[in-house]
Amino acid sequence: MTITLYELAGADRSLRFAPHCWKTKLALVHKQLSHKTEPVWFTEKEKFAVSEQPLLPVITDGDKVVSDSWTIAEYLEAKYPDAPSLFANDKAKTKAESFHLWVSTVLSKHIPGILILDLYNILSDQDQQYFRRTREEKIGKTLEEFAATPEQHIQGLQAELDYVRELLATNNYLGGDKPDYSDICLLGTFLWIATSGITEFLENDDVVYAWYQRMLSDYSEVIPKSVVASALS
Ligand SMILES: N[C@@H](CCC(=O)N[C@@H](CS)C(=O)NCC(=O)O)C(=O)O
Repeated sequence: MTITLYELAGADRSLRFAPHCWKTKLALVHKQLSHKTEPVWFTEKEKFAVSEQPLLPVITDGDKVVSDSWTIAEYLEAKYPDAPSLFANDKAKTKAESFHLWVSTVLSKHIPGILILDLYNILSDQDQQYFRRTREEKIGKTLEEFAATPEQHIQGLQAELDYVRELLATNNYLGGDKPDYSDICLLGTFLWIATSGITEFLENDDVVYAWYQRMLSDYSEVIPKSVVASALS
């Protein structure tokens, strides 16, 4: 049975940018599960109404419908135990869950200020209206005002990444000698930045950059060629 992944897309439907959707796609690739993807605009929630909630990613696997990237990772691991594992053991799973939370809250809070206008510019006309309205309501400023100081947010991101630098000091991957779901969470978040068109957010001599290059190469089958070209050159 082929799994279908519903994921957010830009005006060009081949452009996929959403971090949580990337996590699910990378998890499917990691587990070598055959799947197809269904591009969805922000304003096309009827396409995944079957999930009875408004956010992506959503997967369908036969009759089963699962939403929320962490819940999907747990589902895939339980349903396909013989496929390559996202969590080597219970300890790695606990670590990945707390890392997933750290990435989604602490690290990710710096990212909208870096990319919000670039992201806005790749959306369809109807999504641009939705995105501007919902995000301006949330941040209490215009997108342009919010995007006025990207350097400050890049500095915030860089400072936060010290935690990852520590974790990578003795291992090639957060998962140890091979990637696991912790690595997938961080790569999904970096792909949010890179697919929004921002290529230079890491220094070349950074241990995190070396890790990013390894991950792009490991998951190259789903990474957009433009991202690979700018990061691996
Ligand atoms: N906790 C959820 C968060 C999902 C989420 O925030 N998805 C965003 C895209 S990355 C979304 O669907 N946004 C739709 C909207 O804002 O209308 C997860 O990890 O999957």
